[in-house]
Amino acid sequence: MKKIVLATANQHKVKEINQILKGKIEFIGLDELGFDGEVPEDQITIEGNAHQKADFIFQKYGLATIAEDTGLFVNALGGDPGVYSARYASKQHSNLSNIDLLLKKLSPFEDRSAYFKTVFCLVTNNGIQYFDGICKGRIIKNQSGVGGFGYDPIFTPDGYEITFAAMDSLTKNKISHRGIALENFIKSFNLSD
Ligand code: ITT
Repeated sequence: MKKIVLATANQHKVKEINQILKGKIEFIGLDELGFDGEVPEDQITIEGNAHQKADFIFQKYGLATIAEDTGLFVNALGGDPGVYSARYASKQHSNLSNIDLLLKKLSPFEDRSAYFKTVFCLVTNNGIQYFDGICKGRIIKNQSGVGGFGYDPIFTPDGYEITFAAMDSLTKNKISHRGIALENFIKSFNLSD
């Protein structure tokens, strides 16, 4: 089985990605590599951040590395928080304060449409590849649901009446930005069942 380093410090992402890949690829976490430092992430696009994270670990260890970056793009806010989704309210990456700030900024607007976008970047000796996925939906006014992570309690995907946080993880994975991006990755490596 192929082994690829997964450059993320976010354990929720690791769990979701492993659920979607169902053992088709073996991912090595940063902890298994013995890396416990900070991976730089200071680019102005999610593509740039995904590449920066994957390339940083690839340059350090010489192993095929994949990293992802995700943003929530809210149309009425000109695409904010976008690439700054993790540190929207503060550098502390607090999900609750990010949600509070977003709901406050969006309160004057009728248009609550938004989308999540995920970009995976794979860096190997053969070069760089990108895989992306988008999930459109809307921001609801009050948090609902206890599953998922990040902005999931306020995001209802198109075609559904419940938020990502109120869905079971299999349903979220099937339609989510991250699920779609990983599906593109799986297809490109002929890993489909
Ligand atoms: P890395 O180590 O991979 O960088 P991170 O938590 O910093 O992990 P991102 O920069 O990609 O991850 O996260 C951007 C923000 O978007 C952050 O606040 C996440 O909680 C949120 N987010 C990412 N994926 C999400 C999802 O599927 N549902 C809801 N929120 C999500």
